[in-house]
Amino acid sequence: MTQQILSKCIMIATIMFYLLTGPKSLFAAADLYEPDNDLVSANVIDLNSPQAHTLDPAEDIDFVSFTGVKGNIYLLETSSVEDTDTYLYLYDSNGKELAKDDDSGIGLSSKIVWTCPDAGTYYAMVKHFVITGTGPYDLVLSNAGYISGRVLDSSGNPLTDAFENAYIDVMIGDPCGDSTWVGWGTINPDGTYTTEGLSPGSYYYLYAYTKTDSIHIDEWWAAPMSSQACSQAQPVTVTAGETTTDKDFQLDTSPVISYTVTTAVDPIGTGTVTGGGNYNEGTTATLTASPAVNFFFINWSGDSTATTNPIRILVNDDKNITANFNSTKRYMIVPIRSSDGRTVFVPL
Ligand SMILES: [Ca+2]
Ligand SMILES: [Ca+2]
Ligand SMILES: [Ca+2]
Repeated sequence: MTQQILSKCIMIATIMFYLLTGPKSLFAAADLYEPDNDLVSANVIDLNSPQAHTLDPAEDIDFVSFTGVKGNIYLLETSSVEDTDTYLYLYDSNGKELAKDDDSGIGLSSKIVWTCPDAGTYYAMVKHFVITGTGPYDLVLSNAGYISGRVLDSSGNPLTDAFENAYIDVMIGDPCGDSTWVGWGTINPDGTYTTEGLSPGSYYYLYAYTKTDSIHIDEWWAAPMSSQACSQAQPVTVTAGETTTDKDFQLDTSPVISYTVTTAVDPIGTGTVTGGGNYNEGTTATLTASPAVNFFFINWSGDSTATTNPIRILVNDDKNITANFNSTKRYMIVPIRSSDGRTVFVPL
């Protein structure tokens, strides 16, 4: 009995000890950098030295500081194995906000690329997007690197406007398996491109273009020629503060562009038109107008004013064409008016 009381006393004493001396160790996963909830208590973060932080307890915020060199392009980036939804802020030495970002990193992570305007001390702060949210994340500061090159069509010529909205995607991971998008760059009319700022590392590298959302050509960078086969993909190394140049692509195929031929009938219900739909650029569409009973075809309007039926049109753009019909019956105005005074048309 005495021994039972003694063990209970020891247990209660142990709990009291933890409650009084280390409540966070029982109820929260505070990280090694706490306290760091303001500019004054910010920890220094060194270039290319990731820091493992935790946002915990709820409403935790974490400040770091670094010395900026004028003209250097810095990349501040969070990452998280638990996809913690970080929100990243950048401040000058007076606490003035210079930049902020929610989700430009991988998943719900944050990324800021920033050119340092003057030498001095700068601060970054991370908080959770949801004020009550918690979770671990890594924060890294690096000098941004870039990838540049040129994209040519399958004939070795600069891209035409068929490649409207062409862009470069930068990926990490397994080209033939799970790969993750980490950045991008737009392709200029002459085919040149430069990606956005990237942290130092090794990337697989995908070129894609689209004329419409339904048309894509994906191609991986490889030497000496880019390839649509993921198994041919070769990594591209990005060095801090430098641009990796001459990462050129020549596409294996040319784009197949299609346009839509949209048809209509006027007045509605007086007939039908067949032959509308999607056609590859440069092909011919045949439109046939069929009048309903008691109606006849008059002509086409819109992108064709022909009076022949059917018509053949060259599809080199989106087309809108209407078939116009009229009644085969004649009308006359009778001298009788309806009860509300309207004139009444009566078929002969
Ligand atoms: Ca923290
Ligand atoms: Ca904190
Ligand atoms: Ca976020």
